[in-house]
Order: sequence, then structure tokens, then C-alpha cells
Amino acid sequence: MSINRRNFINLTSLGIAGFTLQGFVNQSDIKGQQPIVISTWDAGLNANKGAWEVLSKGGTALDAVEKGVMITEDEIGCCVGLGANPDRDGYVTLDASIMDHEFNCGSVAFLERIKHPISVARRVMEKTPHVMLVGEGAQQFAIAEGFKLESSKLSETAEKAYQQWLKKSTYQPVINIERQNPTSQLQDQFKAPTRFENGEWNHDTIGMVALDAHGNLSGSCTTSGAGFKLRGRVGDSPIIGAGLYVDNEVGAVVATGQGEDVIRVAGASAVVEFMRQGKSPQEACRLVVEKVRRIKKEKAKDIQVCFIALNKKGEHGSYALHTGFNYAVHTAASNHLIESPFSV
Ligand code: SD4
Repeated sequence: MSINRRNFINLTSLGIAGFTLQGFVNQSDIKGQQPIVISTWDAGLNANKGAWEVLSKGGTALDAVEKGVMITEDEIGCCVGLGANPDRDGYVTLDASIMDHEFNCGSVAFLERIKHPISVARRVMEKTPHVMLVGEGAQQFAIAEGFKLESSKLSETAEKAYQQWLKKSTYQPVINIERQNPTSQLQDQFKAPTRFENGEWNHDTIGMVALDAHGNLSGSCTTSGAGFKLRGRVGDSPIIGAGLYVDNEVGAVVATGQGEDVIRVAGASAVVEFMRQGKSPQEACRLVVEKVRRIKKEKAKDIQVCFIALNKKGEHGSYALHTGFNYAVHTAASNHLIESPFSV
């Protein structure tokens, strides 16, 4: 499919092009909703399959977005979870968040040695009066909930990357782009390095949002954050309203890229608010990305910020600051990657 990045057409799970959400959608409008799940980067293709197992059987979007990203957390040699790159002191620290259709939300940050931070985030949501637990406290909570304390040993690939990084020991944010991907139409014009080139992962996060057959939205996000970050650094992914936001009357949004710059604009929440005003998912994402670009001025060339959004009707869209971002869409018809439109 050829995609004009600047005039990208929103695809819809219903297969109907060109109808736009105008603000609030009545629950009765979406009876017999076709489920859909979308997630960031090419790792989303596998993650979507896990989510689809839940959605296709009439399961909830909440269960789907947890199960989906757990697949990525499990993938050794992938970008999130315990196999990912460590902080500058050599420890893998994980952030995750989850949100359902009733504004229930939970998150963990700076969590170490726990394989499925997304499930700990869900327990925070369901079993505590809090929204967010961090560090040692989050780990203690996880252990008390029966999660196993894993080894602190780095994966082989992360150890290699870390040794490489130690040679220079400078923190230089990278522009997140997709690894070489045979389906990428941008491949020729943009030579995407593999995740391991220069000893650096290319991106570190999976974010997922889903709409179930009951017409409810949920979202999840899980990440190792930025590789070689300062110890204690927390990004946007566990911050509700920044890395993830769900408003069941409007839509669900998740972010990836330079977390600091997503936090500054309350990114995911801002995208939801634009959709509430009637903007399409892609246009809502674009408006927030452009705000980041304005704020960052010439520094925008050094960072990546991307959003994916799904509205109440199953229309989806994305926008990124730079080329090289893609997202995976699973409907009853297919599970495929879409190149995101971008700003610069
Ligand atoms: C963070 N947003 O911690 C995450 C990083 C990311 O692909 O998305 N990497 O800032």
C-alpha cells in the first residue's frame, strides 16, 4: 500500500474511510464494535497477536493490552524488559503503566529484577489505593504479590552494548527509529541501523491501545527507558497522561520516544483532548508533535517523539517528529505495520 505520509488516511477497523469522530460518542453508537489493537514499533506485530487472542474471544481490552505487551517483555533480545539495555551504572530499570475504560490506572517506575512490570502495574491499579509505586517499594510490592525476583545479570546483548558504551560513557539521546524492516518503504531513503549498531538499542518501549467488542478502550506501556540513562531516571511511560492516557468517551493514546519531551507537553492526555474536540487520531497526534517541535526549536532535530491513537470508533492514526516510526495494527482482517507520517 502506498502511503502519502503527509496526507495519511486514517484506517478504521470497520473498513470505512473518511468518517470522523465529532466529540463524545454515545455508547449505543458502537454496539457490535469490531475489536482492534494497535501498538508501537515492529515488536507490536507479535504483541498484537497476544492481545488478539483475548479480543477475538470477546475478552476485555484491559486483559488484551496486558497480555499483548507481556509477550514483548518476554522476548529476549528485544527492546523492553529485563533483556534490555541498562542504566549507566549497569542496572536494568523498568517503567510500565496500564489504564482501563473507567479511569482506573496503575504504574511502576524504576523497578528492577521483575520480569513483567506491566502486570505489577496492573496489581497496583487493582490492589492498592495508589496509582504509582517506584523503586524498592515497587519491587517489595511485586514480591509480596508473588512475582519472582529475577537475576540482575544483563542479557548477552545488553552486556555487549554496555561494554561498548562504557568506552565513551557519554549519554547522548538517540532518535528512535525502526530497525531494518523488509516492509519499510522508507528503507531506501533512510538507512535505519539495527538496534545494536554502535552498541545502542534503537528503541526501548512498547505501547499498546485496544478497543474491545464491548466498545471499551484500554492501554498499556512498558519500557526499559532510555539506555545508559542516569540511575533513577524515569521517563514518560509510567506517567499517566504523558506516556499513556485513556478516556473511554473519546480515545486511547500511547507515546514513545524521548520521554522528557513527552512529559513536558502531557503528551498522551493532550492528544486525547484534541480528539475530544473532533480531531482525527492522526491530526490529534500531529498537533502535539508539532507543539514539541516548537518548544524544542533547533533541538528538535536530536530527539524523536511519536504517538499512536485509537478513537472510540476504532479509527487509528499516528504521528512522529522524525521519519522511521511505525506501528502495528491488528483487526479481524490482518496484522500489519504502518509507516507513520512525520514532521521533519
Ligand atoms: C522513555 N519513552 O523512557 C521512553 C523511551 C522510548 O523507544 O520510547 N523508547 O523515555
